[in-house]
Amino acid sequence: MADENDPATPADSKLTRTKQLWAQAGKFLTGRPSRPESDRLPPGQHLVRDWPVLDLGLQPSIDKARWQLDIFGAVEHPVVWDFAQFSAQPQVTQVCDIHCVTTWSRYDNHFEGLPALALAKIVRPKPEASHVVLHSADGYTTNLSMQDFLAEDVLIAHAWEGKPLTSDHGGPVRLVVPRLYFWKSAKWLTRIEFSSHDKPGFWEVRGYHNRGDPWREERYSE
Ligand SMILES: Nc1nc2c(c(=O)[nH]1)N[C@H]1C(S)=C(S)[C@@H](COP(=O)(O)O)O[C@H]1N2
Ligand SMILES: [Mo]
Repeated sequence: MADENDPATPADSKLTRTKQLWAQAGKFLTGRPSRPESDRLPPGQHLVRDWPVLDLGLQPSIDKARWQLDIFGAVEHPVVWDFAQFSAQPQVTQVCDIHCVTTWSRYDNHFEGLPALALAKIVRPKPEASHVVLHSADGYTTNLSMQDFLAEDVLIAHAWEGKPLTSDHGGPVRLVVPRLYFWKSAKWLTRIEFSSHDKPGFWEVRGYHNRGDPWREERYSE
């Protein structure tokens, strides 16, 4: 597995370098005010009908029979689930919009999975747990505050539109964080780390905003 903490890995691909340059240049910033109450589409975004695939240039192929989800760190009750154990946890289906920092948005996605809130009830974060780091099989990481992770619409998802999540979209299991730009929604999820401090992830150390709220157009760090 790639060394996820080294900014030079896992993929020094052309796409990665281009996106880093966009972050440096502030590409796609419109400066327009956002009005989430009345506007469904966040500022600077355009609607797409298909579902684009974005990754670091490598898509790990994960055998569902061998996949495990390791939930560890600042929790009272760490667990390691295989797919059957994960599937036996409380499941919900919900509809949400997704907004990618590269300016596409897609409405009305039906995802099925375990709500992060339900997961937290099982593993019980310790009082000092303030952040969550998502770790993926391709070496990708991304960070969330506990508050953003525990929003009621955050899902650890295994199905989309009633079908198992395909590998290109992060199957067997990915995170879905509808209220933040889609880079926070880690694909090929394998480990969830609860932490007493913030640990910026792959894009966050490459110029992307630490939080990534589309309604505030938090695309890049200053
Ligand atoms: N493991 C992993 N998760 C990831 C990424 C990645 O490269 N690796 N890319 C992120 C980005 S930038 C986006 S926009 C979405 C894309 O998800 P999609 O390919 O299903 O549209 O996944 C996010 N999660
Ligand atoms: Mo993205």
